[in-house]
Amino acid sequence: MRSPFRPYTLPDASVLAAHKSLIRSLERRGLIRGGLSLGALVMLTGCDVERPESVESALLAISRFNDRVQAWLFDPNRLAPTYPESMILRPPKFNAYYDVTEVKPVDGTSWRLDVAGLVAEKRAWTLPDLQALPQRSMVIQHICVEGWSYIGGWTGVPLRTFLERCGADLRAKYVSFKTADDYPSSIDMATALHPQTLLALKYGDETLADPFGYPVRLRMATKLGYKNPKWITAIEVTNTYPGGFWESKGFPWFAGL
Ligand SMILES: Nc1nc2c(c(=O)[nH]1)N[C@H]1C(S)=C(S)[C@@H](COP(=O)(O)O)O[C@H]1N2
Ligand SMILES: [Mo]
Repeated sequence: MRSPFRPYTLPDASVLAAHKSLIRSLERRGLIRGGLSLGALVMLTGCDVERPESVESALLAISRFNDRVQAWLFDPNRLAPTYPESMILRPPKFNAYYDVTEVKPVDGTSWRLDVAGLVAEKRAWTLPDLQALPQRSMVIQHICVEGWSYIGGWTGVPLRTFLERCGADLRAKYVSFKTADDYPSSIDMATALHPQTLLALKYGDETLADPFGYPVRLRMATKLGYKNPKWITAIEVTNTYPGGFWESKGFPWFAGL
C-alpha cells in the first residue's frame, strides 16, 4: 500500500554500481528489460535503494520465481503448489499502485465485461453470465515482488473455459486485460489456458470484496502478484504485444516464466 507519489530518493552512482552485475545477468536472461527504472523498482518492490541488499532481494525474488514456474507452466501434469483451505488468510493482503483508501468500488449491477479481438463472439458479459459458467476453486500462494506473500483461496471461471465459450482463437499469442483503475495487463496464451488460471469471482466462499477486485479479477498460480489484474472491464485476444502497467516501467512481462 502506498501513494504513487510517495517521494523516493534517487540513488547515487555507487548504489547503482552495486547492483550492476545482478541487473546485467537478469537482463541477459530476459528477466528484466534494459533500462529498468530505479523509480519503478522502488515503487513496486517498496525496497530501499540506499540498502543494496534490499534491491538485490527484490531482483532475486523475480529471478527465482521465474525459474521455479517454468516447469509448472509447460507440463500440465505439474501444477503449482496448492494448500489446505484452513490456510486461507482472511482478509487477504491488499496491494495496488495506490493506497487502499483510494479504491473506487465497481458497481456490479451496471458492470460489463467487454470481449474483443480474435474471438467469434464479441459481446459484453454481465456478472450473472459469468456466475452461470462452470466454477473452480484453488488455494494458492500470492507472491508480490515487494517480498511478502499470502495463501489465498479463489473461486471463479477457468479462463480457458471462458475463452472457449467466446470462441477465442486459442493459437493467438496474448490475452490482454483492461481494468477500472487504468492498470493494463496481459499474459501469454499458455498461461491463459493453464488449469490454475481463473477469472476469480470469490475469495474463499464469499464474493470478492471491493479492494480485491470485485466483481472480477484474474488469479493465476503461476505468476507474480502484479500480473493479476483486479476490477477487469475488458478482455482482448490478440497477436499484438499488449504490455502492461509495470511492464512499461521495465518489469518483466512474463513474470512467472
Ligand atoms: N487493477 C489493478 N490490479 C492489480 C494492481 C493494481 O494496482 N491495479 N496491483 C497488482 C499487484 S502489484 C499485486 S501484488 C496484486 C495485489 O492483489 P491483492 O490486493 O488481492 O493481494 O494486485 C495486482 N493487480
Ligand atoms: Mo505486487
